[in-house]
Amino acid sequence: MADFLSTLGADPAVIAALATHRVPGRVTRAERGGALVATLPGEVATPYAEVTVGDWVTLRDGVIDGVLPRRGTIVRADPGGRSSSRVLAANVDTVLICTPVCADPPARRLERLLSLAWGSTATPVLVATKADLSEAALEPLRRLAPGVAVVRTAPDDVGGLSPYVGPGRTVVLLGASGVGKSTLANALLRQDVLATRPIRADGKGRHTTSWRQLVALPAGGALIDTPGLRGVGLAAGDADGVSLAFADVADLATGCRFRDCSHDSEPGCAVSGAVDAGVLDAQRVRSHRRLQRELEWQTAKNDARLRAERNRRGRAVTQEHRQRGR
Ligand SMILES: Nc1nc2c(ncn2[C@@H]2O[C@H](COP(=O)(O)OP(=O)(O)O)[C@@H](O)[C@H]2O)c(=O)[nH]1
Ligand SMILES: [Mg+2]
Ligand SMILES: [Zn+2]
Repeated sequence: MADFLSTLGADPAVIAALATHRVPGRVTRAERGGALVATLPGEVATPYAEVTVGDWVTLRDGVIDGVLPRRGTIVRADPGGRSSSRVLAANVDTVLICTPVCADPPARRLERLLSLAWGSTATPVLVATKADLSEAALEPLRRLAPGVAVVRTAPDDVGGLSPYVGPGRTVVLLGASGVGKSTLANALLRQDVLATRPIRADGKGRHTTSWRQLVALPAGGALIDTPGLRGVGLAAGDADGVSLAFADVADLATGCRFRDCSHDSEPGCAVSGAVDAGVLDAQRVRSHRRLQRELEWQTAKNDARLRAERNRRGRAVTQEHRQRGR
């Protein structure tokens, strides 16, 4: 059982927590209608439960009756705006942010994905895909992602990812549609399990992966493939992902004269100084500010929602007390 769980990405703590259960498993797909759970006897379709891809669960009579506390959740703002956020994947160790090698990478989109990843307890890695198509240097990507490993891959060369995959580990692939996530996944799987489709003649990607899916890798460990995210909203995560994604700006900001410097036109601003000196991209400072505001706004919205929920529950309890008192 321990070997099976490790192959699915379980680390020793998860194995210990699940050891005494008869049917432990991991959610490979979660939808409104139900979830698929990988178990030792095989994949089981279960009725709806509040779980997400990557959750460790226990089953009883084919129904999920327990979920382990999550570690390393990847959270985004709910695009529908109904609830405050949506968990994309649970129990993730490494977020592989994929983008094709090129001289002019989509900075704004990657900064968002990096902030999302840094907001979790998982470690982001930038994967420069389609290395067989471009000789471009990785320097532009490195500048976008201080402190993040940048790995070049091609369908026949995924060796650079070996430090991140293996027994007891879970990786999730994030990135726009068409960047080569499923192709990468298939290369790691050493077979075509996940759907990929030729890109359109105009070079734009097309959605082919339409749901999030967890698969066990032949070398051990789990991989979660995701459809391309359209408009990634930042949600309050486990950590302040924006500050971590912009560690270069944050570091410089410690040298500003004013602690609440907005790096706009204040005297003694180390950030503006770095921009003027040509060592920091002005666009990066603007992105930092914009994403910081977005995160603050989401956090405030989340707090307001939690307060409203508490009040509602408080009123219900008070009413119950009154009725009993009569
Ligand atoms: N030449 C080349 N083509 C690739 C590579 N990765 C993906 N592709 C192609 O790009 C298209 C989209 O790939 P896919 O894996 O479906 O992207 P996804 O939407 O991110 O999952 C497909 O036509 C792939 O064959 C690569 O490393 N090299
Ligand atoms: Mg795909
Ligand atoms: Zn400043």
